[in-house]
Amino acid sequence: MRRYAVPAPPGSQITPESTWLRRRQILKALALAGPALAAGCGRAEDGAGAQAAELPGEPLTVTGRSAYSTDETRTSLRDATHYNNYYEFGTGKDDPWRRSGRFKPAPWSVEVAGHAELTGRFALEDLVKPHTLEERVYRMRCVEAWSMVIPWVGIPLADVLKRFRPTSQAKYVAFTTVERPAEMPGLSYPVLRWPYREGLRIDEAMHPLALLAVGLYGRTLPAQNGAPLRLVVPWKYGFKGIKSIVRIDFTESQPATSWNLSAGDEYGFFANVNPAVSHPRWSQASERRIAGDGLNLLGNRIATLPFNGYADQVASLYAGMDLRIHY
Ligand SMILES: Nc1nc2c(c(=O)[nH]1)N[C@H]1C(S)=C(S)[C@@H](COP(=O)(O)O)O[C@H]1N2
Ligand SMILES: [Mo]
Repeated sequence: MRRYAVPAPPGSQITPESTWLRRRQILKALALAGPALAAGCGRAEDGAGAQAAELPGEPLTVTGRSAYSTDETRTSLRDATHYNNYYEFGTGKDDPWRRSGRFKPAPWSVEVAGHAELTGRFALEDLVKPHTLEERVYRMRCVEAWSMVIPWVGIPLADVLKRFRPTSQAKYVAFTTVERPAEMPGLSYPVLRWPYREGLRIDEAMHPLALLAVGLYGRTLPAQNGAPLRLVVPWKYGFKGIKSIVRIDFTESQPATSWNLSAGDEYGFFANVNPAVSHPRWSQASERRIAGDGLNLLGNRIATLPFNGYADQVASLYAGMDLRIHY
């Protein structure tokens, strides 16, 4: 069996989100979760990792490419499924595929609550079945300054949300990730406020670019990419793309989000990609594009675009807002 080694970004000044959190919370982590931390680190789930390295998921029936798709060179399936952020499985880039072997994406249901006429618990199949699945090839820009081009399979988020008939009080939509310590070894570490939470303003959520993804590369999502249902908001930093969603809340006030709660000075609620506003610890002017064939993890340095290149479609959502402040 071949182990897949992920090199550190070369000569990068960039500190991954996890390194900073470790620095800030290592003592807390050791104090609160000492034994779990040691056990988690010591157990490499090789069997599960080897399985995850095979072609992931089940094939999906997809109608075709969306007009919103980019023609840029795609990230390889291997890189997109072996270099991930999914802290519930650990903070290393290879933890999500190596440590997600116990994760059960089925059966799955989503609880819908708050300011909507139709609320309750819905089976995943019932959420997805009425819709046509489309492929959208989107750029994805992580706040850590690396990026990928990924062919997602999904449904416009708006089409799903409208079925619940949100009321005029629904000003925001909040999403919550499943929290299953027995299947997600990273939950033993208090690196973020669990469960992972994210949110959008209702007009952002209703924008046609916002996608509820059930697959990538024509197949159902593997665990490490957020099986069985995750959000993709291509004009925002990747952390807004919450994985393995089990709850949707229509709220009147801005919902709390995990990254904002953990480090509000670094990770804003809006988190629109903006090369002009540096992260407190690194520039956001450029990114390391991970794309092409083979182990191209070194990537190419390219300029980051406002709204990740989707400004023509989404800039009007923020008219009158100072994007240097409301990041
Ligand atoms: N529940 C959950 N969702 C998450 C994360 C996470 O740690 N937990 N990481 C986010 C970050 S920082 C990024 S960049 C993207 C990565 O998505 P990918 O691994 O499918 O490329 O997922 C986002 N969604
Ligand atoms: Mo990210």
